[in-house]
Amino acid sequence: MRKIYFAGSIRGGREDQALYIAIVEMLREFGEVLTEHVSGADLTVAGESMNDTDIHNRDLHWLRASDRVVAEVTTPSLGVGYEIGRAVEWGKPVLCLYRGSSGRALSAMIAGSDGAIIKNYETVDELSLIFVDFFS
Ligand code: 6IA
Repeated sequence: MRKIYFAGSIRGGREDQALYIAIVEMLREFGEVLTEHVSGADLTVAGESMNDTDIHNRDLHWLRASDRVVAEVTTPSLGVGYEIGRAVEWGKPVLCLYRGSSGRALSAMIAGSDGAIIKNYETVDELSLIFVDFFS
């Protein structure tokens, strides 16, 4: 089964968390989502019980093992940006989902990377086609 690494902001801000739940739900149709906890309601800025080194090492291990990476990049996050950078370096197919209506310009380091596919969208309904295309 295809392994999908989903990346979304945690300490960068949890305002899109409900959206992450919907995205992870949709991604399950395309494979095993290794990072479901990123969408978890119980994961607050107060955090998981693991320490940062363990979180970093576990997540990079999962990222390395993944076949595809999907990142929601509307809420800027150092961790998500870092994961995208490593995934691009490792030659993984990376899809970045961005809502232009946020009024925030996407970092040039993501928008300008030819290793990542950037898709603008506004509602989850638009994601089905984007996913079918990315996973085909
Ligand atoms: O910089 P950020 O925290 O926004 O980075 C978010 C990204 O880094 C996500 O895509 C995750 O894959 C990864 N990440 C960062 N923190 C965690 C975490 N607990 N658990 C799992 N993945 C993480 C952090 C808890 C913390 C709030 C105490």
